[in-house]
Amino acid sequence: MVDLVLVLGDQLSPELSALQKASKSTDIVVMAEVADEASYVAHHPKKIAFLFASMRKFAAQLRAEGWTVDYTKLGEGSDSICGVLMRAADEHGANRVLATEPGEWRLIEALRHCPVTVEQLPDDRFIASHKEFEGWAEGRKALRMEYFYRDMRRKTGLMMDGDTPAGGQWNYDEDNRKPPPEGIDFAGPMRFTPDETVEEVLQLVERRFGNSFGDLRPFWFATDRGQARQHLAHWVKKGLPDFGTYQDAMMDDERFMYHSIVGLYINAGLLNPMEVCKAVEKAWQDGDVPINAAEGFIRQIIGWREYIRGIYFREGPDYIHRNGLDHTRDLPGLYWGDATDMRCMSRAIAQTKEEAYAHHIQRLMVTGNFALLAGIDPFQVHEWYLRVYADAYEWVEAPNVIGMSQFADGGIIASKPYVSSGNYIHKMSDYCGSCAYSVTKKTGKGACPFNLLYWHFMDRHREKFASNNRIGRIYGTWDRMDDAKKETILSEAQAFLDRMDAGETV
Ligand code: FAD
Ligand code: DLZ
Ligand code: SF4
Repeated sequence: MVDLVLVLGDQLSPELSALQKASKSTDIVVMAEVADEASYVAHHPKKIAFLFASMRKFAAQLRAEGWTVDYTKLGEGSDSICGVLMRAADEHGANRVLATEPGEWRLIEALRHCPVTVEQLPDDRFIASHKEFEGWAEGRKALRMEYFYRDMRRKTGLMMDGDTPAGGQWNYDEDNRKPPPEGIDFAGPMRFTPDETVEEVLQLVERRFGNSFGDLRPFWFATDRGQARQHLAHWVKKGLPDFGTYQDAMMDDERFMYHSIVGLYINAGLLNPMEVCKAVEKAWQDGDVPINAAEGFIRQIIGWREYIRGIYFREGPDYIHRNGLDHTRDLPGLYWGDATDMRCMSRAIAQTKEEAYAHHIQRLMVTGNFALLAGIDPFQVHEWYLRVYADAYEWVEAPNVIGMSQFADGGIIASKPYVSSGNYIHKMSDYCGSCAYSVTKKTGKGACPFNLLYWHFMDRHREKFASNNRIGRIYGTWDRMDDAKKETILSEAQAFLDRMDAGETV
């Protein structure tokens, strides 16, 4: 009996559970570029091109290894994954599909309801299974990442001396998060010239998705495992040593700082999270990188990445609709590239359009912070992030946006809202020096909008946050301001929001 083996666009890993369970000699791998996946949100063209090119190359690699692959190019078959499976089951006389669980409830449900029998296997490219995460979460009042991370260190043995963490500490963040340096001595991610397969996909994406937000060219992403590994080795050597120290810094003319850009490759399956962490651990063992860089990075992968996925699957399909702060403002046009005088926003959004990438602090403390302060509908914010970043899939994007960034899940992920005035951005970036607004001005003409909106946010959510032990004390500062000043701040913030809502350049 023939089985079909479904391999989705973000499952491009030879170690995939569905491939492991199948037989190379009798079963048929099914891969498909389909309109439903390519357009359930209007993804950045670079993201679609990256996935289609990587899918085509992975299919060729599987064929070279002896698999039979039934590959459907965009427009040459059904518009949905289930439709493709039904056609393939009919054509090949198969009545079962082996699949690895997709990273999105929408697709999990679609496979459950597909008329062909689909067996969904656990995605064991992750370190923690759903059961393990549930076991850890059960009975805890607060699901704090740090404790989960320690369990993952113990489980993987990464940077461990027996039962104790290497160097004696679990976390070296006190050495991290310095303000931006004068200059950067890392030229950024490795860039690959499009080969014939990539060029063919670029032309297809240009034709079909050319009108979506985002620049397709220049296109330089790695699109196969070999290239992704070259990129990783390059970054471990040149970028990792300063990764921790400048992890939170932002610079006007440095889009990537010392960041790894590996999220893109790990999430699609081109790199395995453990191989990435082992490469980083080895660089530290060899004495090539300091402990704060290696530990800080490994924490992002086996801590944050795994924890975020655990929350997505624990919280269920309604998570993306949560709106704990009742925010309803529409996403303003400046998120789609309309002019803005806020230098930090215009730089973060321009690089998002050009690269389909922004680093964590740009996502959290610039575009995310602004959306939260301005009270934008979290679902619209979620859709924006899912569309514009090449590494975005719902399992990882939604908890970061709905939970960490927009505090819309009522505080499951974040113990306080990630909001700040312009002061934080000023401290951690060089944006403010070339901004039309003045970060030191709290009110009046030219006052930084983050300064105004910060108090507007705190004031309108006083009931929720006054008793929060991490942020509640800030109300003491607010209460000490005289009434006239408070009134000026609130009315200027409101005037700013009104102008933004009216489509004026702010
Ligand atoms: P680096 O800074 O080099 O970090 C290394 C790796 O650690 C990342 O590649 C990633 O795999 C992992 N990591 C670090 N932080 C997180 C985190 N909070 N959640 C999950 N993994 C993490 N990450 C995505 O992969 N896809 C998304 O769609 C996504 N959306 C985000 C939206 C918001 C609002 C925020 C605040 C964060 C989001 N993140 C997302 C997490 C993080 O910003 C990105 O993983 C990171 O910026 C990717 O760039 P990098 O590979 O250069 O990461
Ligand atoms: C994101 C994406 C896109 C753009 N296109 C495809 C596709 O044509 N075929 C496919 O198998 N997968 C695609 N994907 C990835 C899926 O959307 C992804 O598997 C789910 O969102 C679950 O993470
Ligand atoms: Fe952003 Fe305010 Fe700084 Fe301008 S002054 S770059 S708006 S933080």
